[in-house]
Amino acid sequence: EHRWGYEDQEAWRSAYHDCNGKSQSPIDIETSKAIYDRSLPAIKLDGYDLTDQPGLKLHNNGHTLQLSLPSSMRILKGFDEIYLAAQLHFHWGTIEVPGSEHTIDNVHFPAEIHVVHYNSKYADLAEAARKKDGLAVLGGFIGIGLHENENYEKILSALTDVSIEESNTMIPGFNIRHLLPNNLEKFYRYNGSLTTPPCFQTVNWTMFNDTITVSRRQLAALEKTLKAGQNQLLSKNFRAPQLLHGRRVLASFS
Ligand code: BO1
Ligand code: ZN
Repeated sequence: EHRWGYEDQEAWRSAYHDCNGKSQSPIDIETSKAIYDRSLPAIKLDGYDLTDQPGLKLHNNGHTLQLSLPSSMRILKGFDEIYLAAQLHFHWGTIEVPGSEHTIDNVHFPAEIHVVHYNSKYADLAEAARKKDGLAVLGGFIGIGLHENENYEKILSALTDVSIEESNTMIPGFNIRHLLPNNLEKFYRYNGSLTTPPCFQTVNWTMFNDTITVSRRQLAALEKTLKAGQNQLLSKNFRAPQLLHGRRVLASFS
């Protein structure tokens, strides 16, 4: 298998057919062009409190920092069908370069969290990723605040255990809901793709309007601890915004 990287994103288009499609992600969210849709249903999460789970697998896959999630975690309302969680992961930049994937009016945030869910009518993430109604990703913008984020710290305190590419560690369960903004009522919605190869155009995207904040120290730890390969830092793992090609971006708020 071809090993893709973030340095030459244009090469993805030739190696992976779908990366050249017309419904790619991420996108720039132009707030003045988002269409308020009062019929967008509120999102209702279920089973996100994993406090009683003995351990969750945290993994450095060379492209991101990923936490495996149990399928008992679900989006119960907000979509036409029920979506089960599979994993969450992050995209980030460097101290100098903000590394969110989505942008708001062409502005990047320091980092972005993706909670990846698959349609419960499919067997698993791999099967669902190939289906038109397969995936729902909930995305949050991560900014810098004055205080340490104790919920993010449950993941970030284990960073040094996964600094080497393809390493794993187990972390105690905690309430995953607290990794997302307090207010889930304001969000943008559009049809897009996986933001990495194979770029399947099977993601119903939700980007929350409210930002999550972590401390400068916490963001620096994310940016400086993980390695991709023997002596490369895992950072700037964000894809450039893709063309809309006429797609509409809906907003749950006006
Ligand atoms: S993202 O949320 O759009 N950044 C995103 C990007 C890639 C994947 C999930 C979410 N995932 C990959 C998995 C593979 C899986 C594949 C589907 O999707 O890492 O393990 O098989 O083919
Ligand atoms: Zn992602």
